[in-house]
Amino acid sequence: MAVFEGNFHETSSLRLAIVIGRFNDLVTAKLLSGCQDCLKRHGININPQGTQVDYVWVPGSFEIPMVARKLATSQVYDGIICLGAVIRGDTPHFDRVITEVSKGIANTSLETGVPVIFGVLTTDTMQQALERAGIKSNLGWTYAMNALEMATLMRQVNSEVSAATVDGVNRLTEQATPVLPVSSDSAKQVKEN
Ligand code: INI
Repeated sequence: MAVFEGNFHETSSLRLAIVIGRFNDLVTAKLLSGCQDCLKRHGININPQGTQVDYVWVPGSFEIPMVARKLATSQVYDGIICLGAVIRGDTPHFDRVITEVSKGIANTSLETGVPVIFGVLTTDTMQQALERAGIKSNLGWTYAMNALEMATLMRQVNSEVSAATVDGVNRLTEQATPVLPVSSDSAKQVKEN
């Protein structure tokens, strides 16, 4: 048997995408800079013109899952970080937005096998959101750490599962291994867009 753990140093070949909601961008832009700071200090080239991180801006948190799913199904990325801010004080439909976003992100991760990090702040006030986006600490940093850990972990787990799989059957469990539909067309399309 074995122990698998993610790490924060095997980052040179990772490909990540960050999906950011513009709504409350006073907060989300700060989450993004915390996130970028962390990635950069762990050896990732955060330049949008580089090959490691792509950035996708969406109108609000509600739109995040749709884009995250498109990116994850491309199987181009080792991890996707979703950044948003939903503030109860200003949002009568707060619960509905949060339910949809959290469900959408969790389902995307489970259905594609790609780590999708839930970096959507949910607070009662703008003050609380700002405190978590840089005034006291910056959770953007934490979300980036979560992405690195999960991306490096899933690389290990995926390669262990493929090494143990012969003709679609896992030789350790004798179970058929579910194969995700990987479309090279969709991967190409995401790269081009
Ligand atoms: N989107 C957010 O990310 N945070 C919010 O607090 C918010 N409020 O207050 O409504 C919000 N609304 C926009 C929503 O995410 C969609 O973009 C919009 O409904 C269009 O589908």
